[in-house]
Amino acid sequence: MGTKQNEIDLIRAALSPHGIFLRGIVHFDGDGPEMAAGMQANSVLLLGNVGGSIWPAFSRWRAGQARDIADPLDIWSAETIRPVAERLGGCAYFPSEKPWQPFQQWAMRAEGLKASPLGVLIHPEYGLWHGYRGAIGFAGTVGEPSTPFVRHPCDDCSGKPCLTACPVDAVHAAVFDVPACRAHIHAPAVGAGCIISGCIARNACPVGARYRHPAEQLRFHMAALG
Ligand code: B12
Ligand code: SF4
Ligand code: SF4
Repeated sequence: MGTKQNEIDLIRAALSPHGIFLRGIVHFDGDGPEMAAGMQANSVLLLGNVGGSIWPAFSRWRAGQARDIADPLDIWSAETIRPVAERLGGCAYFPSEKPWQPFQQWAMRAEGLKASPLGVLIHPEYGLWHGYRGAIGFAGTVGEPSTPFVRHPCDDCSGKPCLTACPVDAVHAAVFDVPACRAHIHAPAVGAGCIISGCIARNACPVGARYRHPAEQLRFHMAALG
C-alpha cells in the first residue's frame, strides 16, 4: 500500500489556515465515487470544520464579496479546496453539489461516527458541532484508512435532552421529522428562536459543548436552511 504522505502534508498545510481539517481517509475497492475523467476514486480524503474553525477565514473572504451572493459558504469552500485538489491531480467533491455524494457514509467509514437523533453525525469529542466542507478523491491509494472511533456518545447519554427540547417534537430516536422542523422555522415569530439562536435540540446536547458554533455562524446556517 503506497502511502503518499506528501499529498497529505500538502493538503493539511494548504487548508488548515482556513480552518479546514483532514477528517479522515476512506479507501474503496471499485465502489468509489466517479472522478472527472470517468475513472473511479480509490481514496477519498474527507475535509471538514470543527466547531467554528472556518468562521474567521470565511468571514474575512465574505467581507470582500457582494453582500447578496447566493450560497457564499459553498463558493468559498470550492475556491479554497478545488485549487488544492487540482494541484495534486485529485477530484474535488462538495457536500451541496449535485448529485449529492454520500458524505455522511464516508464519515461513518472514515471516523466510525454514527447518526444522532437529529440526523447529524455525532463525534465523541466535537459532539454535533462539526461538518464537511469537501473531499478530494484520488485514483491511487493515498494514506492509510483512518482508525474509526468505537464509542457512540448517544448510547450512554442520560436523559437524551435533544429528544425533548424541540418545540414541535421534530426530533425522535428513529427519525428526524424534516417537514415539521421546516414548517416551524419558517413560521413568522414562533420559529424565530431557532433562527436566531440555532436549533434548540442541537443546543441541548451536552457533548462537545465547547465546540458550539459562534452565534453569527449559527444564525448563518439556520438562515441557509431552505
Ligand atoms: C439534503 C440535506 C439536508 C436536508 C435534509 C433533507 C433529508 N431528509 O434528506 C435539510 C435541508 C433539512 C438539512 C438540514 C440540516 N443539515 Co443537512 N444535508 C443535506 C445534504 C446536502 C444531502 C443529504 C443526502 O441526502 N445525501 C445523499 C446520500 C446519498 O448521502 P448519505 O451519506 O448516504 O445519506 C445520509 C443522509 O441522507 C442522512 N440523513 C437522512 N435524513 C437526514 C436528515 C437530516 C436533517 C440530516 C442532517 C441527515 C439526514 O442519512 C443518510 C445515511 O447516512 C448533506 C450533504 C451530503 N452530500 O450528504 C447535508 C448534511 C447531511 N447536513 C448537515 C447539517 C450540519 C445540517 C444542519 C444541522 C444544518 C444547520 N442548520 O446547521 C441541518 C439539520 C437540521 C437542524 N434542525 O438543524 C451536514 C451533517 C454533518 C454531520 N456532522 O453529520 C451535512 C453532511 C452537510 C455538511 N456540509 O457537512 N440537510
Ligand atoms: S443529547 Fe444525547 S442522545 Fe441527543 S444527540 Fe446529544 S448525546 Fe445523542
Ligand atoms: S431547528 Fe427548531 S424546529 Fe427544527 S429540530 Fe431544531 S428545535 Fe426543532
